[in-house]
Parts: sequence; structure tokens; C-alpha cells
Amino acid sequence: AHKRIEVAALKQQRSVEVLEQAAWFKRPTLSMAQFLQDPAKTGIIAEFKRRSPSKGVINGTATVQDVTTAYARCGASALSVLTDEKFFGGTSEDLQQARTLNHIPVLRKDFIVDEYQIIEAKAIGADVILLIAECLTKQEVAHLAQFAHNLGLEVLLEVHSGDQLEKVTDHIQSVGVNNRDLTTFNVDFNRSCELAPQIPAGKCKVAESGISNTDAIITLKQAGFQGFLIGENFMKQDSPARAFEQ
Ligand code: IGP
Repeated sequence: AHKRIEVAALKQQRSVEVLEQAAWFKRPTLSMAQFLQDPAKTGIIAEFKRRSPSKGVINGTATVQDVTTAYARCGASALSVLTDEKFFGGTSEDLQQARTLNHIPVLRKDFIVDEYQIIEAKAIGADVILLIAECLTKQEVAHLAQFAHNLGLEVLLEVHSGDQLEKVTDHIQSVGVNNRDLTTFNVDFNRSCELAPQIPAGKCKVAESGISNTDAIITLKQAGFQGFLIGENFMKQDSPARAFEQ
């Protein structure tokens, strides 16, 4: 609900017409699914996250400029940037900075409930949006995914249980299994491996949350995953990209 209120206020500040004038709005986008499936790349989607509801402040000093460029240098296949301010301390400007400085796909990490946020995602330079199955009905997912597709954006649909896979549609290129339960914040690493075989064929498979070492990535690769979304394990270091290299 807080998102719907926030979106109503944003619409007053910056109309859709203004967003559509943004320089980034007309650019060709990059395909995250393609970058993740490139065997020459790591498959890692490296996330910029200052704080979270479960952990509080993770990193209060590292800048989005330093962290995202270092991630890209270390071989990240894509970047994920939190743009939710209330819970994660992120902003649209963070994503815009990441876009300006990097040439790999950028995922807008937020709670998307409205078409306006998708137009805004394009205008600030995102290539991919996240849709969270837990927060949206099947009809809403289908509608928002189609809307994103029409703007040339890809969609990562996040699920946490097998029944949510019914919400996958043609306009969704990647399916992410969140190992973290959004209501209890418990991380169950096996969740990804359990659900992997149920993800419809042809979709890029992404494992999300609680990935903390190379062994975990190897296990997930064997389970069929091509993408690995990692935030906290990098961000909790003074130099987030150093954790990447290890
Ligand atoms: C990253 P971690 O445990 O590596 O920091 O997790 C990412 O999966 C997590 O930030 C996330 C998230 C979300 C955040 C997954 N789904 C939805 C906000 C909203």
C-alpha cells in the first residue's frame, strides 16, 4: 500500500509526458536473459543495497558509482539497484548513476504495482524490472509484464513457492526464486534447488538471496540456474567488489 501512495505523489511531481522526454527513454535496452546465458560470463547479478528491513544498515558509506563500476570490472553479468527509499534507502538517482557509468543490464529492484513505475524505470535507464508474484495477482503480473514488453524492457518474475509459477507469462524472460521469505525474512537456501525443475522451459533461471560463497553458486549451477542475485554478501564488506573477486 505504501507504494501506491508513493506512486500517486510521484505522478504529481513528474508526469508521464515528462518521463517520456528523458534521454534514456528512447534508447535500445540490453537483454539481461542474454547476458546471463552467455557462458563466457559469471551469471552474477550484483546488487547495490544500502540497508534492508531484515539487516538494518548493510553499508552506509560505499557509493553507487564506486560499487557498480567495481562490480562490472570484476565480471558481473548484470547490476541490480534498489530504488525503494522507505525500506532499502535506495533512490531513482542511484539507478540513473549506475546506468550512466556501466554498459551491462541494470535491474530496477523495487515493488512495482503501477504502470507509472515501469515508464519511470525506462526513463532512469533500467533494462529489466522486477515483478514480485507474492504482491501481485496473476492478472496484474500479465498486464504489467505486457506493459514492460511494449516499452522494450525485460521482466524478472520473483517467486517463493511452486504455485506462484502459474503467474509466468510469455513476456517474462527470467524467473527468480527468492530464498528469503518476504514475510518472515527466513532464508532457506534449498528453496531454489527445489523449485528449479518446476520453472517453465525457455525461461532464464535466477536464484536470489542468501548466496554467500562459490560453493553455493556451483550447487545452484548444477540445479540449472544461470543467474545468481547477490547483495548483502558483497555490500557488507567495506569494499563490496573485493568480496566479488574472492
Ligand atoms: C539479494 P542478498 O541476501 O544477497 O542480499 O539478496 C536480493 O535477492 C534481495 O535483495 C531481494 C529483494 C527482493 C529486495 C530479493 N527480492 C525484493 C527487495 C525486494
